[in-house]
Formats: sequence, structure tokens, C-alpha cells
Amino acid sequence: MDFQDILQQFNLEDNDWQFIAQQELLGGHINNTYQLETQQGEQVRRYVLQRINVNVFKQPVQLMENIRHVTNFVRVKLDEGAAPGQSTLTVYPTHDGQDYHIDADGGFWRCYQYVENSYSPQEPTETDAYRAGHAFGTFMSLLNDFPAEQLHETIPGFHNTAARYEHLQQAIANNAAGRLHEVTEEIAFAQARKEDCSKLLDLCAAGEIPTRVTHNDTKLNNVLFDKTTQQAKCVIDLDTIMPGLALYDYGDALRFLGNTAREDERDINNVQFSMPLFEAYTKGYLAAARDALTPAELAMLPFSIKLMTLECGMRFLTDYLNGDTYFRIHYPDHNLVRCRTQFKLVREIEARLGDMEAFIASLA
Ligand code: GN1
Ligand code: MG
Repeated sequence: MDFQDILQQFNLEDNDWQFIAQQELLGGHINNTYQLETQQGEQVRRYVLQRINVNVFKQPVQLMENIRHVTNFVRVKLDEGAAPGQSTLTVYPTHDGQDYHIDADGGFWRCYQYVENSYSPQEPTETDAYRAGHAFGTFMSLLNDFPAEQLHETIPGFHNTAARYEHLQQAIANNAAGRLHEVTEEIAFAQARKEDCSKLLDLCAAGEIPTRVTHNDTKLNNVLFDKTTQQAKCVIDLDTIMPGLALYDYGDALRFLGNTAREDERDINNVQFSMPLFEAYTKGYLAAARDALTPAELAMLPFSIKLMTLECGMRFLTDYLNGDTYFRIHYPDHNLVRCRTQFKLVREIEARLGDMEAFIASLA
């Protein structure tokens, strides 16, 4: 892949630059991400070049339009001083003013400014958790008056857990990869929780919880921290910004952050749910977002963690049954390992729902 050639398509600060280095960033499961370094006069500048996975994101042009709208909207508010210390992603246009470049093989590329002096915590402390919660809560509040009708639903039903359950049933019926006999226990686990899958959808349909503009992929590594201040400063990975529920973002964040092990830990004995990290994240989130939330949303916070974890586990299981066509894997049973960590975590969360509810009530 000639990264230099692709970078040349974008209108960077200075068009007279020398290519220095490239490095693949391997964190995500969907897109291909590369960090590129250039020399511009005295300055070294870094960029993030991403090839969007168009098998997953079937409407990449609309996806970029969403990102353009949202980052412009957030930038205006930040410039007005709405959230000191926060920044947002910067998309570079191409020389002909597009937000993307399509290469000769049909590869769909975009270019972001690299967020300098940043990191994402690998073993988050309670302080990190509080700050991540505050950053995602702030992000939601900043988008509270964003005109949601301007957003394209680039993956319809992304967090529609009932639909995800049906996808799993289809995968079971098809047994495309011939793996059904390996996952009897996991299937029974999901089927025993079928009724949970429609709970938030029903509350939404009944008008008890509102649709908002949500991030939909609030893993801890989607918020960057500042190396100097250790504050959370930039919410990234805006690919799934769509109309959704605040509870999806809150629940998904704790699905990831609350897990004491990695998302693909093979030894499920290491997979536990951390109450201290839950408490810290929740405090930070509510400090920023409480005023925007309705009583029904507040009441469902603990349940949303369970639901998002169950949903993610079902998605990994579905992909395993389908023969790994969606998530990038690094070994043959990777999706099964991921599914098992999620289902173990669901059990852990179920055992702590009452404690979590009591904690949230104690904050009121
Ligand atoms: C995918 O690619 P990444 O890491 O941002 C997935 C999320 C899952 C996550 C599980 C578009 O996110 O929904 O929660 O993996 N993104 C998409 O780690 O499906
Ligand atoms: Mg993502």
C-alpha cells in the first residue's frame, strides 16, 4: 500500500512535506488504521489515515457526512468555551474538497489530524474512569440540541438488541461455518435472556426514554487522555454517531471499562466486574449528564450495562457461527473467546444489579 500517495490526495496544512514513517494501529476490530509521520519544514506532523471497512459501513459517504456535521457542531460549542479542555476530531478534505479519497482498488480512505500528546489508559484507574465518564457525558450534553434529523442511520438498528437476537437465531439456523455443536451452552445462555433484549426498545416505543444523538461505541480506547494533565480530552471513533439511546453509550462504556480482564481474555476466571470502576465512571458521567437525563433513563442505567454486554456477546457469537465475516480476528476461535468473556461478565453484572441501583440512588 502506497500511503504516501494516499496522503497526497488530502489537503494538509502544508503541501510541501516529506514522508517519514508509518505505523499500523491495531486497536479496532473493523477499519484499518495507520499513523503517518511527515516533516514539514522544521515541524514533524502526524496524521491518522483510515481505510473504512465498507463491508461493515455500507454507506461510507453518509458516514463521513455525519462526522463532518457532528465535529463542526461540537467545534463551534468548544470555541464558545462550552467544555474547557475538550477537543474534537479534525477531518482533512481532499484537494477537490471531499471528506474522503477512493483509491484505484476502490479503497475508501479518510484522514484525521493525529491528536498529539495523547494516550488511552490500558489499565484504567478510578480517576481515569471518572474522567472518561465525564467526557462521554459531556459529549452527549454537547450534542443535546444537535438536529438529529441531519444524521444518516448508517447501520440501521445498530443497538437494536432484539434484532441482534434475531440475527443470532438466523446464524444458528444457517450454521454456515459448521460450528453449532461447539456453542450449545452459549446459545442456551442467550436464549434464557431473550426477554431482556426488547426492554429498552419497549420503553422507547412507549415514549419513556428519548432518542438522542449518541456515539454508540463508547469503549475506553475511544476517548483520548492528555499526557501532560491526564485529563480525558477528546472523544474519537465517530463512525457510529447515529440516533440512539443515552443508555447504549453508558452501558457499552461500562461493558468495556468495568471488565477487569481484556475483551478477549481466554481464562474467564479473570473476568470480573469492577464496582469501584463502575462507581467512578457513573459519578463522572452523571456530573456531566444528569441534568439531561430523564428519571426512566436513570432507573435503567444498571440494566443497560447488562444489556450492552449481552448484545456484544451475541454479536461475537453470531459472527463465530457465520464464519468470522464481520469482526477482525487474530486466531480461529477469537470470536468465541470474546463471546465467552462477555457472557461471563453478564453473569457478574447480574449479581450486582441491586448494588448498582443502590449506589445510583445514593448519589441522588
Ligand atoms: C467494534 O472497531 P471497534 O473496535 O471500534 C464494533 C463495536 C463493538 C466493538 C467490540 C461498527 O468496534 O460495535 O462494540 O467492536 N463496531 C462496529 O469491541 O460494529
Ligand atoms: Mg468503532
